[in-house]
Amino acid sequence: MDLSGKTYVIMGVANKRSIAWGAARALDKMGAKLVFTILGERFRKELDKLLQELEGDHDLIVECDVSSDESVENAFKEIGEKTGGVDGVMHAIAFANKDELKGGISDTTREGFKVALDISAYSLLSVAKHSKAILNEGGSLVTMTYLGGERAMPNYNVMGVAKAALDANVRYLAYDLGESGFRVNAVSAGPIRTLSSSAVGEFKTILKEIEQRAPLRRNVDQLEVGNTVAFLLSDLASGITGEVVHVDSGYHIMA
Ligand code: KAL
Repeated sequence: MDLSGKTYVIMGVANKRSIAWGAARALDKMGAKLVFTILGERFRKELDKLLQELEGDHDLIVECDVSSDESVENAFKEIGEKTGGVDGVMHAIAFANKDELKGGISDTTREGFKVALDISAYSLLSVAKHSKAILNEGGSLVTMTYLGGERAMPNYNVMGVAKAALDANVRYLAYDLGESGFRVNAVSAGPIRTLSSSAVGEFKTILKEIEQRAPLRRNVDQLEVGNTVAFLLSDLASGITGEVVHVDSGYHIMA
């Protein structure tokens, strides 16, 4: 696929294992120009180092803390001024307090619920609001979700509730922005070892279950997810919006 002439914003690269980095590698290979947002300056050094692995010259890195509307607004204003408009945004951001990712969901605190839903679900609305002003014709948004938003899973807890809200945000945003010709979709990835999953004790068991029970009998990697993100951001997906595409070796179809 040729994406030369297209510009995409990637939010959520923390390190080389990030799913957002898988999308960056895929989009770069297809010739797209990339802009990155980082949570804070401490992530800049890591990203600068990673960027040397890409073929294209992607020098715009903007700070963006999605817990602040002002930060999101300023980030997209700066990106708009420096690029003259972008063709899409990948949102790959989620957070829940560690304490709430084990034990029962009935122990979730009011504050922990707020934080998880704010960073993992509300943030997409804020990104939509402030990015639509700089989206080129036919532009689109893609976010990352997980099966734990559709089914109850041990330990995922409040993140499952946040992903359910995120999935609903995708549908409502698709309707809202569809009037302007913009599309909004999600990719539901199978389990992949990342910074996010590194804190999960049972992760090995989860990966093994996929190897045994998923139709493809193997796990997926960041590049496979990234290729699907690239497809959804591209004009090849011009008729797809409000959709959740599972890139999970087919695991979600199993009873
Ligand atoms: C069923 C699965 C395993 C259960 C567990 C939890 C997964 C939680 C995802 C959530 C986004 C992780 C965190 O928020 C971790 C956070 O408490 C600590 N990490 C950090 O502070 C780092 C340094 C920063 C940058 O934050 C993040 N978010 O990295 C789910 C598995 C099988 C699939 C996964 C991992 C799904 C998912 O949503 O990521």
